[in-house]
Amino acid sequence: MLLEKQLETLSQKGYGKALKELSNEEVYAVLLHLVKDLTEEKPLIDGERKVYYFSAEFLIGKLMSNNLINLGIRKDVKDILEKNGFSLSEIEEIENEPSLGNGGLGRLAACFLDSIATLDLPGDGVGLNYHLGLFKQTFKDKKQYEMPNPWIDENTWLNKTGKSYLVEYKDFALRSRLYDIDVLGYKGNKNKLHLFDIDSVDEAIVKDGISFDKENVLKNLTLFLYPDDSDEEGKKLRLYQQYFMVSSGAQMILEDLRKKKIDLRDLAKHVAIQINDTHPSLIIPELIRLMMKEGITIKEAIRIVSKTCAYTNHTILAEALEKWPMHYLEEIVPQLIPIIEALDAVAGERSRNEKTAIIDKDQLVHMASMDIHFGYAINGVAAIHTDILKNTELKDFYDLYPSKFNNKTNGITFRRWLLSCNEELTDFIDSLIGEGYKEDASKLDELLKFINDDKVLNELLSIKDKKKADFVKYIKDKEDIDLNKDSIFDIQIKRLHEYKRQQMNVLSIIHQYLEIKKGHYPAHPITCIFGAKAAPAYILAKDIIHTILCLQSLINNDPEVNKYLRVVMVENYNVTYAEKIIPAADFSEQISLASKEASGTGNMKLMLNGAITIGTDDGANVEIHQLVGDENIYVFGKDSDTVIAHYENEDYSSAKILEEDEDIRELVDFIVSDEMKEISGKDGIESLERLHHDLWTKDWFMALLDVKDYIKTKQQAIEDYSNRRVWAQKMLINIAKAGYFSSDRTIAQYNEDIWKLK
Ligand code: 9GP
Repeated sequence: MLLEKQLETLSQKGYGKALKELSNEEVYAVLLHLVKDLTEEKPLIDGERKVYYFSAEFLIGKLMSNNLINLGIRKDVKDILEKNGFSLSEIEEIENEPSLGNGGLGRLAACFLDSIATLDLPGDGVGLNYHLGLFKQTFKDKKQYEMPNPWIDENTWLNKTGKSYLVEYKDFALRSRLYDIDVLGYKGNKNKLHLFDIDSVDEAIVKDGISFDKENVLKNLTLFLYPDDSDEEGKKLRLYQQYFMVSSGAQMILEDLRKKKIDLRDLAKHVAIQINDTHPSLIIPELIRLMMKEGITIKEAIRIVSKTCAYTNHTILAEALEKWPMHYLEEIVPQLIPIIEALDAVAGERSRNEKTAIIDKDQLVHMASMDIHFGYAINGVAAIHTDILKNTELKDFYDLYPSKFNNKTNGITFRRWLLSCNEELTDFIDSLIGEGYKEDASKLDELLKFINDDKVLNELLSIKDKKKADFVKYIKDKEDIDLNKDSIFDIQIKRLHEYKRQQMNVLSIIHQYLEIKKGHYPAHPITCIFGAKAAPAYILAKDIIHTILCLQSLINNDPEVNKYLRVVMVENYNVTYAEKIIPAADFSEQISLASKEASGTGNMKLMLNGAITIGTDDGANVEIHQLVGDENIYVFGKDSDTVIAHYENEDYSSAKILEEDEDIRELVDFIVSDEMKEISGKDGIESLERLHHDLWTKDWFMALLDVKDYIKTKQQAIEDYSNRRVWAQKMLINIAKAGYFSSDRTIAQYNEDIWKLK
């Protein structure tokens, strides 16, 4: 009743009309107002020590649904809106998705903020407010194009604060402006996401897609996340951004302490800083610098900061372990150089091993090395990943600081990835085991008692059918694509990268296509759905997208084939799309080259929604495998030890495989077949040829090593799918075992082992 009155009052105040007379857009604005008012009343979570999660990305997704859930009013609001002739899900569509992240790294940060608040721990996010996001992906002529993705409008969750800090570069200074987004915990209190920006940023300088003058820092600093760094200017712009984030954040933290009359020497008692990958690593020398300005000696400042900062590594790929040339630092932030040199000297005293140096002989500053020497905890994000860090990638550091290393297997927030995106499944689970699992996800395993209950198994299947039908409608409305709702939905959604091996999935699709052409039909029709953005300068990733789009056109337009097989790459895959695809998934493709996927989190979301994993023993798949057992996952491919040995011995040759195996050769050569070239069009042929050539001559992520096993395993899964009862049992076990992957568990472990907040 009260809620209804509040909504009516807000609609009268805002529009001079009754709620039922508003347009959908107006209802959205009224709801935003309501949620902001209710959030305003919630106290900030407080405590003696607080964590600041520094991250270049926060892929928070739309916030309305989650905030309504966390305020405990989603069902009531839905009913009130329905009474007035509105659909909450249509209203939720109106919100622009904040474009503040790229992939798993950013989405993890968002899940963590949700869980930190839910566990009632004091902890804020710190990042940047990118006006145009990563980019908006469009397809034309079967190719990816990038456009700006403006997402901030008048109905925004961003709140302007009065806070502002001076960030000094060598040749000029910028004034940062702080915006906050409230982060609500489940049925609880709130924390903040702090996003720094500058007033002078100018969206009008962006031309021809996402090109802009990279040297005009005053106007471009917070335009884009990960601006193209294939040239020097782009690299430097990233450095400008990173320093802007950490300097503003560090000043904000120190100001808070001062306000509370806390001596800066007690920083570590009151503050933990989590460095999310290496983008925020400059927080270490910057904090030291700021403390020295307050009269603290460098030795003491290093000691204090070393007890404050902890580092999470999210990848073993060299590209994400940043190294900055010293001369960039000289040009941009020379004030940090004496500090970094001092840190390097201390590191040198602790170890003579060149591999652990901060400044190497080529005058490159290694960010991860700085984090490990001067952070008090270092973690990987899944058990196998942490083991690889300890035994291979960061072995020299592990030998030096064994007790700093620990594992924190990633997790996902069930508020978004079940309660919000799959209400039907949530309600069904509630009816079976009650709601206790919402606050203690391990209780999901109570579902196991229904393993032989036909009614339950049938209901699981019919919920999946319903979510598939919902998705079929969604993609038809959005992209005018027709899907067969009775086919298997085989899903690969993640950033486009060779190590994730979308190209291997491509080869398996080619195999299925050729089989159908020969009259060998699959046991069940299948639809292969991809969602992926390629980094703008990553040519081969774009070639893979082009190949997928060519196959989509070839296969979907062939009446002989499309009864059994279809291929779809959704345009501009984002969190909103994920929320529609994941509940509809049957197969979860987690097919990275073993050792390369640090964890993956899509695997967890898909499992929670009853999809069965087809995957390598990589990242968190390993733990999924252990939890669900051999019968409830399809594992294939060479293990990480074998793969690592191939790299060490340099003995992998795709050409050799292709020369010896005509089946694989047929698949690879099909990429440049006449039918593919014809569909690709004159401008696309180069793309097909480049991918083909790469697979013949390099195949750095060894797609050909596992492709046969992959095809065989997927075939088995397709056959098994037809036994609906057994398949439903697999689904039930996956859902029941997903509790371990709640980010509430992950955050409780971060707190217990690293942050020690309460
Ligand atoms: O690639 C990893 C992914 O495996 C992991 O799940 C995610 C969150 O930990 O981080 C990704 N890493 C990056 O995006 C860049 O390091």
